[in-house]
Amino acid sequence: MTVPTPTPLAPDQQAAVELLRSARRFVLSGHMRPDGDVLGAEAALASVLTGLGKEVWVVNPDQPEARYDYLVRGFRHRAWNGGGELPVHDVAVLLDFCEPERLGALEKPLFEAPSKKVVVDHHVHGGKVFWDAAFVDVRAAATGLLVRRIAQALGAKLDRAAAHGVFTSIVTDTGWFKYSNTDAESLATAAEMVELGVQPNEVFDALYQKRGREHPLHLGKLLARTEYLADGRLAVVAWPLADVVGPDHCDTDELLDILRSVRAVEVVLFLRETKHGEVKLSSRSKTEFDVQALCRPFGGGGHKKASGATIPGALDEVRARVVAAALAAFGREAPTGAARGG
Ligand SMILES: [Mn+2]
Repeated sequence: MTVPTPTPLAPDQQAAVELLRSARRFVLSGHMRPDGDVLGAEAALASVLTGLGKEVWVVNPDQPEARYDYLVRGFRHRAWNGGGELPVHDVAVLLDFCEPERLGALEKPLFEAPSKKVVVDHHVHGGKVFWDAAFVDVRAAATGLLVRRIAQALGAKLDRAAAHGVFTSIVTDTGWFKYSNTDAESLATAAEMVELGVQPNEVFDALYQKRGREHPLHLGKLLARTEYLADGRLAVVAWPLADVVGPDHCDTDELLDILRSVRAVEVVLFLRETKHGEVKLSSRSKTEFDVQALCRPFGGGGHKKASGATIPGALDEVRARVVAAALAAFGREAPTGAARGG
């Protein structure tokens, strides 16, 4: 089977590959609250680099959720708790983000370290260039796919652990091939990972079939907070700090998927108070509505159909500002008339 991948590499991508080839000691990091794409890309790249005889540490700003244990046990991992020192390293590889603030408390020590910085990512970059080399493709469905392309450029074979990483990246970022980013590369690469030993149902069971009994009750509570605005085209859930329970009880994607499944809904906004004076916004679109453009003025970003931002302010006040911006964006859109269902 041939996986369709864009060739040849862009000069910046080639420079990233050469840094990975020549350096010896690595730290791999992902964004706060590492998800399946972060941990999958880390698992795959850690395995590839270790296989090439290099020293690899994975250091993330937060402890991964327990459901990702099948990936995390495959590499040396530390969650950055603000203490101690980072492992000595020549190159830091930043996976699945391109805004340094998304490292949280890890940003300062990582950027104080005298290492080269390599970004491997598929998000749209809005800020200034801070890296020494970047392997970026905003059309790639997942960062794990970019790691597979890097392995190919390095002439490295993927082992079973790497295959689980790449597969997890693909299925979590494409919503198991439901989202509009699903393409020939993601499907063909997933098949390739199955040939390398991945059992899709085992990955699915690990990720979604081992939750606590509180999970559906909690999801029900969140869904009960849904408000429909703009003739039902906009669905909003605002979640105050008082109702926040452990992170394992919330799967943001699941909540967003359920609301997006409503026929009239085009855009979903999920606002979660993470601490006093700070709100995390997750947004999804299933039409041409560009949620990345919505999140950008709030200091966030991502993709056209999936974006987020961390916004300072009280929940009610942030909710009002974000909803006003969304309603204004709907108002600027050309009417689509009969094309829209009820
Ligand atoms: Mn991603």
